[in-house]
Amino acid sequence: MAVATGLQFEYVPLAAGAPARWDDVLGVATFGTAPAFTAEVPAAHVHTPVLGSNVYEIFRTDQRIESGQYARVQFRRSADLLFGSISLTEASGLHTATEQAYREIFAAVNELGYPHLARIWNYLPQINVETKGLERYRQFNSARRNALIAYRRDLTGNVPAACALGSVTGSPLVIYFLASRHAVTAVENPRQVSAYEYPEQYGPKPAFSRASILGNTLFISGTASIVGHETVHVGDVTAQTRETLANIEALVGEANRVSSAGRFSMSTLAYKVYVRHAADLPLIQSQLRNQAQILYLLADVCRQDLLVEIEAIGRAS
Ligand code: 3EB
Repeated sequence: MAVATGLQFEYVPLAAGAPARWDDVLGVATFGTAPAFTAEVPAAHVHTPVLGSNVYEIFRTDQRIESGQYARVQFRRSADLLFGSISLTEASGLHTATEQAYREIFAAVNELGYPHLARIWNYLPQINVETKGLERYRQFNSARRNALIAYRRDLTGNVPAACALGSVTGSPLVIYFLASRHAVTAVENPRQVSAYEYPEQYGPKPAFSRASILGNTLFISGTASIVGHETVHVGDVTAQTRETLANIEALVGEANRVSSAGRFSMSTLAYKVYVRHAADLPLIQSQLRNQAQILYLLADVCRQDLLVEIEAIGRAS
């Protein structure tokens, strides 16, 4: 039996306005140009332009909620779950900001008693730009590893599901996450080399799992047109989108194989699609006709040759 975390999530049209009630809201994420809503609830303001109609992402629970702050992490927690958000400027560079953010996240979840990180969303400006001889995404990976090591966390296997995307130049490093009192099941993709086992050519090894399961919720990490460890269909956005969906399908299959939570299915997931070039949107959309909930964002993806990346979240039925 899966633990009952009571987690609910939804994409709500921004046009519908603020939620009618906040007392059951764990956290929200807004995208592009969006209102601040309320200071009472941790809100991640993700600086990526929205393609199409804007929605915000909201996480609710049926359990009693408490708000707080630990270091610079704003959080809300229920008996089982903690949603946290941290936003840092790069006063001393991206490496320092990333390591500091992750140290504060690990300190917060350890201290508050929610040590099991299920999912982490990472947004940083100029992700593909090289500074000090290293691409910024690789600097981010190096700093994330340092913090994991400092807090004696696993670098392989039991690592959170994640995504890492480029945000608008000049915006802060924004990280939000979901953590639990209960163990999380990490899921890998049989079609791909685990990211934490990528060969040296990709730089410091990225510490994330391809998907994770917490209770009856499946979190699919940022997924791209990678087979084995290599980018496939360079320059062909349609084929990249198809390959990405094949990877997500493989992850859903793998989740159903390892989990007793019930049945996960492609058709009931909520998708977030990161598009490198706005002009590619029609071709990407044409491959996503059967998906119900989709948010399209304009964002750089963490390899220069990737044109699209897709993440998803879903509940077992
Ligand atoms: C990839 O598969 C694409 O560094 O946290 C996807 C999901 C990617 C998460 C991360 C990076 C991350 O390697 C990039």
